[in-house]
Amino acid sequence: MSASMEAQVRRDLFDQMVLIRTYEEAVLREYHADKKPAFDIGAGLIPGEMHLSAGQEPVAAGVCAHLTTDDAVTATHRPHHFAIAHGVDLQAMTAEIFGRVDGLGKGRGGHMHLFDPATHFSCSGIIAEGYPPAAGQALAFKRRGTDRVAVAVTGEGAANQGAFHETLNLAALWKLPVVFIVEDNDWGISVPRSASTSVADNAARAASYGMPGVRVEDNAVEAVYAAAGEAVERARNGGGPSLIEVHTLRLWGHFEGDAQGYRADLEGVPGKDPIPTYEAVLLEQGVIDDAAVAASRKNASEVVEAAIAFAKASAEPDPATVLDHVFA
Ligand SMILES: Cc1ncc(C[n+]2csc(CCOP(=O)(O)OP(=O)(O)O)c2C)c(N)n1
Repeated sequence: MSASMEAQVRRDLFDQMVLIRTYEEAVLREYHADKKPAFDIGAGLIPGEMHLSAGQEPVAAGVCAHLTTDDAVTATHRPHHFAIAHGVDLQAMTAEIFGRVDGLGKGRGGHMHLFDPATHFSCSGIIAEGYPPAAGQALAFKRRGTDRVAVAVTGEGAANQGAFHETLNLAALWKLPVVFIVEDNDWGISVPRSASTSVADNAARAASYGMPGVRVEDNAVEAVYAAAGEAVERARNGGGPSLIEVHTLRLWGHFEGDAQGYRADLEGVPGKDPIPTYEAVLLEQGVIDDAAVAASRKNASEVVEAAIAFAKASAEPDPATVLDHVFA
């Protein structure tokens, strides 16, 4: 960890990660509330699948610290950490997750389909789907003569999809202002990276398409911040695309309800949790103190619980409107 990095930046990274984790813990609680003791994916206040991002906070916090809401982010089926770090309205996002009328998509999209024109944020349940539209947005940003940047996110499993490779090729050819992020959490559902991916490192793939690529090890938020700073600056200044792969950690199941029987690495996983790890470093170096940690958690909890309360108070969509907003 770099002691020379500005203290305020480090505190902000910590606060962002705490906010994200507090949110995911609250969604976890609400999601499971009415699904026990016999897990029923259709039951409860949040029906359907749920992919939470606990453990992957360093990626979103480190990348989005360099963006404004004029920049675009296209995220994945595991989108909450990037949505939060990019500044999507937490109340409207939560109402969407609960399927309520005040949601970003009037409750019709759910947690994998968060679309927010105000912050240029989107995501999709189709894996690697965020890559092509990010290039499209970057092309528009470039042709309009702006310095706006698009950030595309994928998992390491989805980095084997055709859309990933086609997008890297065109983005490099057209020198588009895109930053490609690969979140390598070791698993594509129950498939280990070693069984899905022919290269050790997606940075090698970036090189083959003629763009800079780096891999950040150890889920290190400050290293992500540094790599993303360079890549975003390059894109803003007309230097074209870059790729950053982060070796991160899926702390929980692929989806909620996943018993993870396939996972032999689980024993050591909680000890690698990036938030207590970073907290310990910042405390030791005097960047934060116990009071700051408590304030960070209290603030996050208030913001998150307000968003949950907002969602719960919002109405369910009227079934008579089910065909509204549908192309017929
Ligand atoms: C085109 C497509 N194929 C398959 C799926 C089913 N699916 C959902 S998540 C997933 C694995 C994704 O793994 P990875 O990209 O590593 O992301 P992670 O879940 O680890 O965040 C798959 C195959 C899908 N959603 N879309």
